[in-house]
Amino acid sequence: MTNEFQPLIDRAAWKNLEAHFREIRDRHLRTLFADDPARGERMTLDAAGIFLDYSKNRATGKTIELLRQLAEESGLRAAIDAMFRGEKINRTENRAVLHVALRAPRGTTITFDGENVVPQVHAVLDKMAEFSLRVRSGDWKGHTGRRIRNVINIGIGGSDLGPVMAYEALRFYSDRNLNFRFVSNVDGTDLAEATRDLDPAETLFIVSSKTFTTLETMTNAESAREWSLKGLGGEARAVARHFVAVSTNAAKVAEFGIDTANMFGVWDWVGGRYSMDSAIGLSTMLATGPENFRSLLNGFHQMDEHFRTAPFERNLPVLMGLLAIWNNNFLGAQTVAVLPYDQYLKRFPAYLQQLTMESNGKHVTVDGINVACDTSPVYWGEPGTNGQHSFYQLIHQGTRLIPCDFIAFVRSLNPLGRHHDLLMANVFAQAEALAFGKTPEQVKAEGTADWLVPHRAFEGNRPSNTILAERLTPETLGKLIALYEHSVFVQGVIWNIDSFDQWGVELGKVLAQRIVPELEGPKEPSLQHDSSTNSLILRYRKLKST
Ligand code: G6Q
Repeated sequence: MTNEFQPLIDRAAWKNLEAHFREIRDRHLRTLFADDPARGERMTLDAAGIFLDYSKNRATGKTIELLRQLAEESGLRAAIDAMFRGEKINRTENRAVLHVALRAPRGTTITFDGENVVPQVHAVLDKMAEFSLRVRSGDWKGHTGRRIRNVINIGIGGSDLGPVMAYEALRFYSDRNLNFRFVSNVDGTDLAEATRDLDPAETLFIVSSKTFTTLETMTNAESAREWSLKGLGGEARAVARHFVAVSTNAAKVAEFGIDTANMFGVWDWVGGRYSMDSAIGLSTMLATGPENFRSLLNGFHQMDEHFRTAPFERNLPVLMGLLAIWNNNFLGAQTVAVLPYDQYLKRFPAYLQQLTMESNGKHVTVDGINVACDTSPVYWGEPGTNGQHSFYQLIHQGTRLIPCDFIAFVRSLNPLGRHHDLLMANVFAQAEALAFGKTPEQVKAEGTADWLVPHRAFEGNRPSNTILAERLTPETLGKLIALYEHSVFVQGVIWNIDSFDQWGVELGKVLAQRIVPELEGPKEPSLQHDSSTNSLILRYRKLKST
């Protein structure tokens, strides 16, 4: 039975979870492990090549069973099917949510509005592959006949964070003869620093913008075109060899001066933050080559299939999503730390921030009613071991509960002496210390002076997941991203929110427009803002003109 119209907190499983939480809230992870020594083997899941150890969560078998029931009562099965069927589950924008079609293998069928979209997806992938091979081989020449050595992706939000993250994550697999840079901020410094040491004759810009109207991206693209033309003798036709576009908006692309033959399409049914595996990932394909990009898609697809078919209790994204609900809504954790123990994943937390918080940072249900509990926690993080020497202090001994996702790989891509064993020793030790802590008795037994004992004791009982995979390959990266994408979806379904709109971000796109002429206009404007905004604007105008 689905309780589609029953508020979350009235669902039977929710009430049972509340009662269950009262029962186990004081049980320490030390006790949970002592009472059930096998939980470290049992509360794990090995699926689609990803191993998840969730035993260090403050949860029991009963918790998992109640959470599973919550998923059933929340209509998760029907929601998953609706997404894969191409239904318009992004209700506030009346859009389908079909990022799973971006990685559907050739020959499969995913229908939207009566049409199979998979052939369109592969047509774009083939076009990207052909272009990438030409650039990588040097066959694609710049306006002056020189080969391309630098690629600059201009985009922001979903058209930037995924490409940057994937480039960094897969750098090991990238063509080192090509330089990649990413410009997103409307702050001129971003573009200035990205271009200052480059030769326009060897530089290709990818203007990545679904809408091709985003202020930051269009401003950067215009300035990049000026830079390019200046360096290429001012001939407008030079742009054709140095600019390509990724967009849904052919008219705007043509207006900008990019040949639509060099435009790579995306679709309305791909959300920005779910688009790094579409043509928005052109920079990823240019860097790593079509084969690696296909492996990335294959990894995504394996996780999609696991998510679509595995029973909830053996389903990685479902378990991760449900445990996130448990930590957030029952244990009251306000944030989640994502801690990849792999330097290549240094931008993964930033990428996840958009995926999680833009998707689930909502305060009303799909029916427009205020939610009755917290929605998305704040995601943050840095690669280990670096974070250990800074903010881990708060995670270990602060007053807040911060569940952690540790991500690690059995094999290093750069084996170097003892480095990898030391890295792995740290990730295991951190998860262990967070869970079990160090009692005052243990500290005392080490000969610590009494007054120092409280400072050196660790309460423990800090929950964490450990995600372990064999090696950071394009395929593994695809699995990892899809794991989080679907975990975000699971949480959104439980909260009954629209995880695929972003009205807060849309607001940002229009807010500044009113102020721009007030800053740029030659005449002192008559300002109608509040007194604070008015005087900031006047002060800026005065100071910039002196
Ligand atoms: C993502 C958001 C947002 C978007 C950017 C860029 O889900 O909608 O981050 O990706 O605002 O939009 P364009 O690709 O249209 O320039």
